[in-house]
Amino acid sequence: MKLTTKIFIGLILGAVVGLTLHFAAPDVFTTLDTYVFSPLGTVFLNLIKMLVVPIVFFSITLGTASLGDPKKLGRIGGKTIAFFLATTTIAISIAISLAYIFQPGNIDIDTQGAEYESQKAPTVVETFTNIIPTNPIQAMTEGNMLQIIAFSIFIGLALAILGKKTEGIYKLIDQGNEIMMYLVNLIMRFAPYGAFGLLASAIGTMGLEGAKAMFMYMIVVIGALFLHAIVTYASAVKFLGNMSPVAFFKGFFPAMTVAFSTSSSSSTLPISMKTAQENLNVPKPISSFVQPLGATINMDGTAIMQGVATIFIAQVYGTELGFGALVMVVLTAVLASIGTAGVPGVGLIMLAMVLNQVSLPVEGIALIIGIDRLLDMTRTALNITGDAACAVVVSESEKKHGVQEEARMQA
Ligand code: DAS
Repeated sequence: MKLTTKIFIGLILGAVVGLTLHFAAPDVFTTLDTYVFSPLGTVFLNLIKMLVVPIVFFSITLGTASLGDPKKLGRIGGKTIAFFLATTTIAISIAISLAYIFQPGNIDIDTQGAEYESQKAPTVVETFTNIIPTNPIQAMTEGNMLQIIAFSIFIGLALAILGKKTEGIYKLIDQGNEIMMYLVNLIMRFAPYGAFGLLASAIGTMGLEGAKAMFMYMIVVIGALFLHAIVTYASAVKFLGNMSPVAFFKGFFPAMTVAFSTSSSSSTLPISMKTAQENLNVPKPISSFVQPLGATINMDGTAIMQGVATIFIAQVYGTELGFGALVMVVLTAVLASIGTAGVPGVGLIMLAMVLNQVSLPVEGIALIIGIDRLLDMTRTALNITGDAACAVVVSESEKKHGVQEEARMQA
């Protein structure tokens, strides 16, 4: 049976058991929650937390190093990175705006006394000056995610520029990243049981209010994904890519269905490239540069989930995020999406990082983890669509540079 099916079963069972016990046998629920549901959920959450720091370090270092030597990136690389950063920032801004407008987490529930004093959010200036770690190892032990990301980007850039001189270290980081991806897959095998425990515990405690909040959260995420596709990508391909949005989505749809079913940008990559080249007329050299890079460092769908989830969890825990904290969420999620590898479930692990950064309890993930697999399928389809939109825009803008550029790219 497919993992997705198992997680769905865990999700449904958890909701049914939690809701039934909440109304029919609250005492039984309390005992089961203490000895079964919460321990299952805690083990799963701790497994996720265990990977956050190493996954951020290895995947962002590798993602940055794989950009290749900045000097060689040239015009196409510059346009590609600019498109990625712009659309990811728009994506998370749409996500945060919708989360504030629809308030999915605005429910009156006891968050099991897990109140926490929201630490004073840093100002925007502090946010940027604090990014550079004075002690990278201390940043890792404290889980200071922006500092870990900054340190990883510096290491990755050095690896890219030093090239062959440091290929041994590059290989080590690449292997470290392989280990992390293997561990993510391993942890995801426990997901059905973790989802069951977390959902039974959350729904059993919160009752219908909690179920309603989770449903609202899902609606806001899917709404933001849809809005980003029909506004941002449609405008980009129409005005910058000189392509009809209908032709774009129709042409790329086959790849989107594969991404939806696999929840993995990486495994969909061969299909996304073939579809972009054959159905969207993206020249092979540009498709072969933009889409693999995008599958590694461009994840608008994931950034949208992280934006909505962060605001949702802040609302559930009754915490007001100031402007400085929101800037931190945008910055961390944009940088996190650079590091999010294209494998199922990794966006959730990176969410723990965003929550850490704005001092929100990672336990808040319990409220959304059950439905995350379904959302993972939808956001992965958006992730690869953003890469394809970028390839269309870059290839249109390169047309004026003519064939010699394509020959150079093929060299
Ligand atoms: N499943 C990831 C991908 O392949 C995205 C995520 O986990 O958010 O794009």
